[in-house]
Amino acid sequence: MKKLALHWKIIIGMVLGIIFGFIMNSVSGQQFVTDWIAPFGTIFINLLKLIAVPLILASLIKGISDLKDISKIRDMGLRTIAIYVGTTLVAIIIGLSIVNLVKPGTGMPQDTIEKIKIKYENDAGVTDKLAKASAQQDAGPLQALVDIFPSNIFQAMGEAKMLQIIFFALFVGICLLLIGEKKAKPMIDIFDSLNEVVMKMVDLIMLFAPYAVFALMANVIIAFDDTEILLKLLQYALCVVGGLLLMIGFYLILIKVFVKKSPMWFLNKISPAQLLAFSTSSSAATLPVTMERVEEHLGVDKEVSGFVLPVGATVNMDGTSLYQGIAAVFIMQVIWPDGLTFTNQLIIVLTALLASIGSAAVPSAGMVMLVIVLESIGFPAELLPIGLALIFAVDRPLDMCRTVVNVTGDATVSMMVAKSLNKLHDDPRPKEWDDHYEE
Ligand code: DAS
Repeated sequence: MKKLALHWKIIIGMVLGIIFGFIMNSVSGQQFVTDWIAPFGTIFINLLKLIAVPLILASLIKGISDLKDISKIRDMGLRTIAIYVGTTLVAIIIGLSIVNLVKPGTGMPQDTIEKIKIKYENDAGVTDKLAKASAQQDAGPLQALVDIFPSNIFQAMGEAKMLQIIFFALFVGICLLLIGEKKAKPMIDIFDSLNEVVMKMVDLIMLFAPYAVFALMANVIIAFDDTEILLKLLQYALCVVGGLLLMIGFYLILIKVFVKKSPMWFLNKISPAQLLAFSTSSSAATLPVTMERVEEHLGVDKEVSGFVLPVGATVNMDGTSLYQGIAAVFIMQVIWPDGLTFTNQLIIVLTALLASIGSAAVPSAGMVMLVIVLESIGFPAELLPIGLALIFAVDRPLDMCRTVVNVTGDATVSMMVAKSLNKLHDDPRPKEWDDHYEE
């Protein structure tokens, strides 16, 4: 057991957690899981979020100051954004193609719609997302741009406002370049060792991962209480999962063709991050592990990963945008077939791209942004609660799956950018703690 690779330990924890969850469901032990098991999953996610902010600060400031040349920042930034937009557009087009081909929402029985409406239309999970979406809508068209610039970096860190932290780190890194190496060295050394410390914290937290994943999965399983409706939404859910698997296949082609690495080698190395993305449904919580895997096992230089991954975790959510394409059309197929015009689907491509940039990297963020996508095509406001209710019952497992794709996409793009800048090391030095796990 000791020599077992990390991802196998996590998978075992995941499977046992799922089995335990179903056992607790069968003996009405849900409250026991909530009171005595779930908190260990929450502790694990808290620890990962605790180190995400210092990690972004340290890796970005260190990465930018290592570039030595400001023009390289522009070069890396443009390549990163271009590839991110490209992969997101591919994701949305895959999603729209599948949902228009399979038509999972066409012909849904009226009694099923009524059952879902009664059960979920006024559920707090639905009304909460509508409220969050309208709060975002009330803001002005440039609010998203304004929100990038913090007025107080400590408040931004306290509220984990990723884009504001990234802006601040970029600003500090660029200014460190401008003041010259001699004056910058003390600060760069501090962030250098902070980066090492945080990476060591990741290693130690990950030793807890298999047990935490057990708790997280048990907690997900006890939330399933309506298998009848889940089965009615199975075709829709399979469209999303099918699209996400196609997107993973697209990434593996990019790894093979552009990075010239074995796709199976890539999957083996990134799998612990994917498993945590699945268990936590949060790219932000998974970010420290994604960075550790990309730097220490996939060989991407810190200068690249320190920029590409924090930006990606925030603005590149290919899984989410694919899901939004499918969910928006599925909802229209069920309750607003008149909206299914080609123009509206083109608008969905654009707004799903923008929405995935605006989505926070936290559980169910994609569902909040789905409201923005639907409103962009004039979806009747009075039908929004039913629309969200239609997909609410299966949103959590689909959120887990799309977060895996979000994280895998970020790792893929970081390797492509590193390869294009000749910053991909062929033999990353696994750390001494790897002795515990055969890679
Ligand atoms: N859970 C989000 C993430 O962390 C994705 C989503 O909600 O669509 O990436």
